[in-house]
Amino acid sequence: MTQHKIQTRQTIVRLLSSMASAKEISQYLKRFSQLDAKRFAVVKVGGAVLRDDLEALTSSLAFLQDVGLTPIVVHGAGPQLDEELAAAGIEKRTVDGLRVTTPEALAVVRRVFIAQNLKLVEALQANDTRATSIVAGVFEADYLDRDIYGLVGEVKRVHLGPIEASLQAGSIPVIASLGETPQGQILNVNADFAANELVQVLQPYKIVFLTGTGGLLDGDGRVIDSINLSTEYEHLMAQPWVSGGMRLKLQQIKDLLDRLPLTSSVSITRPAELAKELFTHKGSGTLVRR
Ligand code: X2W
Repeated sequence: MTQHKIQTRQTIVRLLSSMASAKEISQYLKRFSQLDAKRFAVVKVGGAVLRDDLEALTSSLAFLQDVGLTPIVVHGAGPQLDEELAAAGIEKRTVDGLRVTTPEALAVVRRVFIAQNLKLVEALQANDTRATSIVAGVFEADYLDRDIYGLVGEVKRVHLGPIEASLQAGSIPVIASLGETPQGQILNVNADFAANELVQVLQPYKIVFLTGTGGLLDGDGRVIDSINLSTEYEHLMAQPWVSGGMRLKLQQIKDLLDRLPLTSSVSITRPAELAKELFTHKGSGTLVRR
């Protein structure tokens, strides 16, 4: 391991021990280690994180592998798609936050997703971390509404084979949110939707969304510690500052939690605070329950 990598991991350990007692950290570690590998954690990584925070993401995931844990990573590529589609002269159009995807756009979408997937896998491998690139074979999809969205998919079935093979090898599965129909047509799937479907099938102990903002933000741009949907959802959705992306995210999290056991929760945090979220009582970012 290079000096730099050793230092990054030592920093995470130091950070953790300054925030929680060794007893607290080892309690979590023990609990996670006893779980079936499939049930530890699904971590959704937004495209903005791959662009702006790759180093913190890589060392946080590497640290988990060092302590014997294997998270399942699903990633998006939203900002990279915006950029590459614009460069290709394809105009952006979204309906309800979803990208209308023409055949011409799909070619770019595939290329960008694969490039972003490899970027993360290669960064992990360069950090002495085993990771497996999975860009097909997991999300069986159907057209969401071809007339409105074009080549956009909604997940109908999740095939766990590629994920299980990766976990068995102790390698972090890194999954792009591309879908395909049983006829082999590739479709663009929103990465939050894809992560939600995977979570529903696996029912993991931890569900973490890593974002650039490090949580859901209040009207003053501060991270909200926790949200209890059963008492706060209507109130939050009525706030003028809950708009666009945050509105969609809250709705999606509510949809997801409605389909999971009552004890489930979703954490939204930043890559550098992933270990804090997993191993301390206090956690990090925003915790959403219902
Ligand atoms: C998304 C897929 C990428 C994504 C898109 O084309 O932007 C649809 O909208 P983030 O970075 O996680 O937002 N797909 C259908 O979800 O990436």
